[in-house]
Amino acid sequence: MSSIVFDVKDGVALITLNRPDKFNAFNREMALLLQQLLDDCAARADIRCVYLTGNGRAFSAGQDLAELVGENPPGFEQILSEHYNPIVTRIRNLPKPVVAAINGVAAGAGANIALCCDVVVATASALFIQAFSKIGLIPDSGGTYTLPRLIGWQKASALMMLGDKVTAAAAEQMGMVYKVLEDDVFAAESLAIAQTLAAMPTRGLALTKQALNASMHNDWPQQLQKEDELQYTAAHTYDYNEGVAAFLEKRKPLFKGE
Ligand code: LHQ
Repeated sequence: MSSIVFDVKDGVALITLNRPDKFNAFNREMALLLQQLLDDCAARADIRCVYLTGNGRAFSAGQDLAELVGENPPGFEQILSEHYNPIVTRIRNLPKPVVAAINGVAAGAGANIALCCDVVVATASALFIQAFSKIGLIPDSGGTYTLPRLIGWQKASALMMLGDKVTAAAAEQMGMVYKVLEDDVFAAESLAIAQTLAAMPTRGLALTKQALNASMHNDWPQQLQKEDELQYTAAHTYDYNEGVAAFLEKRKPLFKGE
């Protein structure tokens, strides 16, 4: 059984973390496979949106702690530089929207991988846990960068130190996630979001993502300059011409992601 199930349908790459007995905790094999699949998603023109979820009761419980005390454990120095940092960097640099569909508990690196995705939706019974402090570690996978920017420094600091379980409703209320969906409609409605994105002008969405990435470190004049550059690129896409033409002709646009 593969640690990740991969499928492509209607322009959406479905990536399902698949170690349900381990709450989809990451071992080295799964971390490297996810990197390879994200590279495939970047390269394939037929993929216009990525949908990342977990099989079973968890999205992911972060690092597989049993692996660290098993035979031939990865060295501590490898875990961030070879496993998690390349995953979150690939997600942020992927020129396509990534939807994280949080189907259950998301803890440690599992929580912070989720939080760097472009659209994060959670099922009503999901939980988010900055579990690191409970085992003497610091939050990683970009969490110290993303979480304070999403929910503010004070809440991020407290959640990271206390390691509280945050319900989906609380996560939505504090801006950690985009939306909570009821458990019985979660699978269908979260997938519908990915399908909607895949049919949109995805080249433009990639440029939007690039602008948001740049806004994390740019000052105001630099960011206006960035918008200027990216808007110029957007205005020279097939989809921009199609969007304007369809509007003027009062018809439904057919976007290609080009
Ligand atoms: C697991 C895990 C798990 C293995 C549940 N590993 N089996 C970076 C730097 C270097 C090294 C370390 O890592 C990192 C990045 C990180 O991600 S650090 C943070 C690692 N994650 C955690 O500390 C979370 C550990 N898990 C938990 O606290 C709980 O399992 C949560 C709160 C996620 C869920 O609690 P419950 O709903 O009560 O479920 P459970 O504890 O019974 O877990 C279900 C099964 O999953 C169980 O297996 P079993 O065979 O006993 O039924 C767990 O052993 C297994 N599991 N997390 N991380």
